[in-house]
Amino acid sequence: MTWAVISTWKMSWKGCTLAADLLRQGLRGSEAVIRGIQDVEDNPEFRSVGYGGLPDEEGRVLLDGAFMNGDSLHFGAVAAMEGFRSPIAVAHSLAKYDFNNFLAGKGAEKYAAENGFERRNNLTEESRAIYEKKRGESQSLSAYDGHDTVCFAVLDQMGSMYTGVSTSGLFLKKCGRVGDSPVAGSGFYADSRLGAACATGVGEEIMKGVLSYNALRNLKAGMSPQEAAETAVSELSETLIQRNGKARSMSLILLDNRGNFGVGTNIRFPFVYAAETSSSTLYLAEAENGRCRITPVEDKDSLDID
Ligand code: SD4
Repeated sequence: MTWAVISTWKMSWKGCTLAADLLRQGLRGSEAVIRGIQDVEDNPEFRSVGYGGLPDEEGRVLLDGAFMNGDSLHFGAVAAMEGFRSPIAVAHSLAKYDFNNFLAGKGAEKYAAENGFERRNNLTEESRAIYEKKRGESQSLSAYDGHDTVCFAVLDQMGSMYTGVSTSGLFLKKCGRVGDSPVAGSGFYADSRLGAACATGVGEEIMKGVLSYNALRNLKAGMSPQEAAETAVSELSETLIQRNGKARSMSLILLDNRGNFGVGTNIRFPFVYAAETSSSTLYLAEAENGRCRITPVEDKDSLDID
C-alpha cells in the first residue's frame, strides 16, 4: 500500500521528512502526525506554534491543537491551553474517548496535568521581547506573516488517514480567542474513505466557510484533489469579498485516499509533500485568478516565507 504526507509552511520541512521516514517504515499515520508536529512545537524559532509561540494580548501563550482519526472519525482537540509542551499529544489522547473530546482552557490543562503530559512554559525571552515591542504599537489583529499553524495530513500503509494541527493562533489575540484550528470541519477533517484536509490562515475567515470539510465535499462530488482544494478556498474568498469587501489569508492542504495532494490559497503559501513515489519536496503555491500555481522550490533558503 502506498503512503503520503503533506504539511503546511516551510517550518514543517524537518517534521515532514521525519513523518515520511516513519510512514516508509510502515508505522501508523497517527505516530507520523504527532512526531512531525512535535518537531515544530519544540522549535523556538517558529513563533506561531508551541515553544516560542507569540502570546495573546495579556502576554500569555495559549495554544490550540487537534487530531483526527479518519477511520473512526474520532477527534480530540484542545483550545486556549497554557503551560504544556505538546497540544497535539493532548489532542491525540482525547480522540480515544466517546465524550469530552474537545477541552478548553482550565479543563484542557487539568486533563493534561492529570494524564501526565509534560509541562513547559512556552513563552521564550525572544517571544516576550517581540510582544513588549508590539504591545505599544497599533494592535490590528492579523495573522503573523509567514509563521502560521502547522498542519499535517497523512495516508499510511494500512490505508488509514489522519490529520493534526497545532498553533498559538493570532499574535495579540484577545484572551480566550480560539480560531479555526481546533474546530472540526474548519481547521481539519479526515475520512479515510475520502481524504484528509487542514487549514491555516485567519481562523475567523476559515470558520465562515467550514473550509476543510467543504474541500472534502468537493472531493466527494468528483473533483480532483487540486480542484477540490483550490475551489474551496477561491469560492470562500470570493464570497467574503462580495459580502465584506475583502477576504483575509487562507490556505488549505488536502490528500485524497490514494495519497494525491491538492492545495488552495489566496496568498503565497509554502507546503511540503512526500510520498512513496517522491521524496520530501518544498512547494510554493500562489493564488492566480481563483486557481493556484504550484512550483517546487529547489533552494529552500531562497524562499522568503517560513
Ligand atoms: C488561527 N488559523 O488561530 C489559526 C492561525 C493561523 O495563519 O493559521 N494563522 O486562526
